[in-house]
Amino acid sequence: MDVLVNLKPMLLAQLQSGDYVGFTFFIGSMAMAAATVFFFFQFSQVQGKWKDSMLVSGLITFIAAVHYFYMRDFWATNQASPTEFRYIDWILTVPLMCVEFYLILRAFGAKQGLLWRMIFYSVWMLVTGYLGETVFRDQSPLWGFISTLGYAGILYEVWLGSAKRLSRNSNDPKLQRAFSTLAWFVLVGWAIYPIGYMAIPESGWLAGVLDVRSMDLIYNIGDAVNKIGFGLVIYSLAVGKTAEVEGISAEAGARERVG
Ligand SMILES: *C/C=C(C)/C=C/C=C(C)/C=C/C1=C(C)CCCC1(C)C
Repeated sequence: MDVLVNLKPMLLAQLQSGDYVGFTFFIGSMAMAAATVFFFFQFSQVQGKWKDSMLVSGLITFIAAVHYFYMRDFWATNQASPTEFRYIDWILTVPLMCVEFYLILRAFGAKQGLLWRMIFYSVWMLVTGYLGETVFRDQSPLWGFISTLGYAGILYEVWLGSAKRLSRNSNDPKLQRAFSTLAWFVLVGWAIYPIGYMAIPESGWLAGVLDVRSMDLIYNIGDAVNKIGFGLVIYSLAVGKTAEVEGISAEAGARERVG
């Protein structure tokens, strides 16, 4: 019986009025779950190689959904940042977002080297960011800077480097439009995270301006915008390209029947 009483706070997340961070953990978990259902259902609507992209979109929100269920309980129980769950989620989902770039560019000659570089940059960014939030919290600005080098590597690939070049040379307006939207997500949507990081108490650059809770609030908003937004861009590209291919084969079929 005692065991059950002790378990109760773990099984039943508490949500107090005014706990805005707690609200965003709940909304985030449901939004990620709903997005996952959507992406997996749309899987059958797209053709061939676009199925891979839809699958990865669904996996990203699925992995996030599972972690959000843990994080919201952790927050509700402890009123503290679920840093470990957060970074485990990111270290799985951010490389998968790099995979999305690779998948859409593969038909236009993307090499695996591009994929591995982007994965390396994101792992660098997240491992050093984690160290700055935990082990070396007193020196969070230094670790934030080291982490930003990884972020800069990703930005370079997407805005100036080979990913950008492949998109430019593709001569495919649909691909180019989707690629550029994703690039803006990385530049603006991802820049939200370092702002949250600066709220780290004492050592953070914005510690005096933002209180600790703003960190999780900012991360939660960033995750919803970026993970679901990214998936929707991929979805609309996949649907657009599928319609294009089906249009062409329908035309060819009609021509055959006439001729
Ligand atoms: C779905 C999760 C995503 C897209 C997470 C992205 C996270 C970042 C872009 C984090 C970046 C950071 C820096 C650039 C410096 C400070 C430490 C981080 C890890 C917050």
